[in-house]
Amino acid sequence: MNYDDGNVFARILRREIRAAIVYEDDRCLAFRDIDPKAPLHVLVIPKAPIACVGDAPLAQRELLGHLLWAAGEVARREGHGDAFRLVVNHGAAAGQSVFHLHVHVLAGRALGWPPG
Ligand code: DGP
Repeated sequence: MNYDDGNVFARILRREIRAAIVYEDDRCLAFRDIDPKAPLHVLVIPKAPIACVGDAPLAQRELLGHLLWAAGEVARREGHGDAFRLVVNHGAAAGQSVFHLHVHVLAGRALGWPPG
């Protein structure tokens, strides 16, 4: 999918929209989801313009790994390093509504399996 830099997460990255930021480094930003589905619900996004996880080229595999590391770091910092779930929706049919790659970090309640 083509990347549209008018999406809400691009605007958060440009600080045009406020967000409750919990972690940032040179490659990613993490902030609380506006509509949390668990006591901890944070989104980790790359600063690079990638619309969907499956769109990332091989050259960005290290960045994808970094997002997973950052997601774990967020869970640890937030006191949920023992149990958390990461979710990445790819495509509208899978539930993706914002087309800037994001990793959901969910914790703080029982997380059923299989997911919906
Ligand atoms: P997804 O459905 O996987 O594309 O998840 C998008 C998430 O983004 C959804 O859980 C709600 C969240 N979200 C949408 N708009 C905003 C916003 O303006 N601020 C924040 N913090 N989260 C948002």
